[in-house]
Formats: sequence, structure tokens, C-alpha cells
Amino acid sequence: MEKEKKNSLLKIDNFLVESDKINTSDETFNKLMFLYSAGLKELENKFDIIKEEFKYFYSCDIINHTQSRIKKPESIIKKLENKNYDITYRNLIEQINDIAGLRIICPIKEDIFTVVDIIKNMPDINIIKEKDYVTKPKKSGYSSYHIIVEVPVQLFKQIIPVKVEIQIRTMAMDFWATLEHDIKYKSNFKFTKKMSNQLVKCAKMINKMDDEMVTISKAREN
Ligand code: 0O2
Repeated sequence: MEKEKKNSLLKIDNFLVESDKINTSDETFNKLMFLYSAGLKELENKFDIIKEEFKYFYSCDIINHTQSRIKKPESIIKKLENKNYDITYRNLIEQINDIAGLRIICPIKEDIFTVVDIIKNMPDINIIKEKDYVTKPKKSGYSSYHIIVEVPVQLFKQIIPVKVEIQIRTMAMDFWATLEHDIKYKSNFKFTKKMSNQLVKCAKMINKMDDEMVTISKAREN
């Protein structure tokens, strides 16, 4: 068997796809989506184990649950168009960081930073980029910790690093983000200033509640 080597996602089956225009029903697209799913599975598995480890070894939960998804083909094309990129495989691979997405929902705010440290200490995971919207929420009120990582996917003859976006947030942040995602972030409905301010107000209330939960949790530990 050929010696195992680390290959770029831009090379699949040894043919270059970088300059090709995306066709969401061709074989290349399906192969790429398979690789993103494989990266996601690798990462999900790691966090399932960590979740269980905390339960059995430390009698606590730092992860309530995880959710994963592969971005829909039409959303990938829309994101490339919105960012003014040509609809090519090279741009899909290099410019879109969240084709594979893993969301980690934590009970309390402090757990987010524990999970971030765990990710940063994973020897096989390469950190590409991070955005801390927990310490500094977005203007919209959105709060989450985002880390873009590269996960090595072991295939028959090669190892391929695959990009995955990890969003880490509390259950309360998830409640706000999920609702806001549907009613404002991804909606065509034109929000008035007053309505946007109401959403920001709700986000601030949630942030305050998350902080109180940390205080209660610390008091309980003491
Ligand atoms: P969807 O449909 O959720 O997938 P990048 O290239 O990574 O720097 P990007 O992807 O624009 O640029 O980064 P950003 O702003 O960190 O957003 C990534 C994802 O975070 C979004 O993906 C959303 O899932 C989520 N997000 C960001 N801002 C908001 C917000 O104000 N409200 C809500 N509810 N979610 C937000 P997509 O592809 O935009 O959307």
C-alpha cells in the first residue's frame, strides 16, 4: 500500500478541483460533503467521550448536549455569493469555514471556557481562527464562542485535514440565538429599530442570568 500521507482537501482522488465551478449534484461535491461529515463525526466522537468522562470521573456536566449539521448546498452557494466569491471549489474549501458545524451547549458560562481550553489542548486539532462573542457579544446581542478547527480525517491511503466550525454557548444563549436566527438573522422580515433593541434587551437579560448562574454554582461548590 502507498505510504500514508497528509493531503489537502483541495485534492480528492489526486485530481485538482480548485478552479472548477461548483455543481452541487456532481461527484466532487458529494465526495467533499462526505469528507466534511467525516470530520464532524471525528469531533462529535471526541466530545461524546469528554461529556461521559466528566459524568463518570468528576460527577458533573460541562456539556449538556451537542448538535451537528452540514450546511445545505443552497446555503453554501448563497454564502459564497454574499461574500462576493466566485462559485468555485477552491473558494468553498478556503473561504467557507462552517460547512461542517458542531454546536456545544454548556450548562453555565464558565463551562464554555473549560471546553475552549480542552479544544486548544487537543494535540491533533489545529486551531485556524477563534471569535469570542461571549466576552464581547455582537451588536445584535448574539453571544457564543466560535472556533474554526482542522480535524485530521483518516482515510484508506491518506489523512485529510477538514475544517469544522465549533460554536460553544450556554443553554440560555442557545435559546436566544435559535429564536433570533429564525425571526431576524435569517429572515427577510425588516426589523424596526425598536424590535432590534428589544432583542438586544433580551440578550442582556440572558447574559445577566448566565452570570447569576455562575455565582450560584460557585456558592454551591464552596
Ligand atoms: P447559519 O445559517 O447559521 O449557518 P467567517 O468567515 O467565519 O469569519 P462568518 O461565517 O460570516 O465569517 O462568521 P460569523 O459572523 O462568526 O458567523 C458564523 C455563524 O455564527 C453564522 O453562520 C451563524 O450561525 C452564527 N451567527 C453569527 N451572527 C449571528 C447573529 O447575529 N445571530 C444568530 N442567531 N446567529 C449568528 P451563517 O452562515 O451566517 O448562518
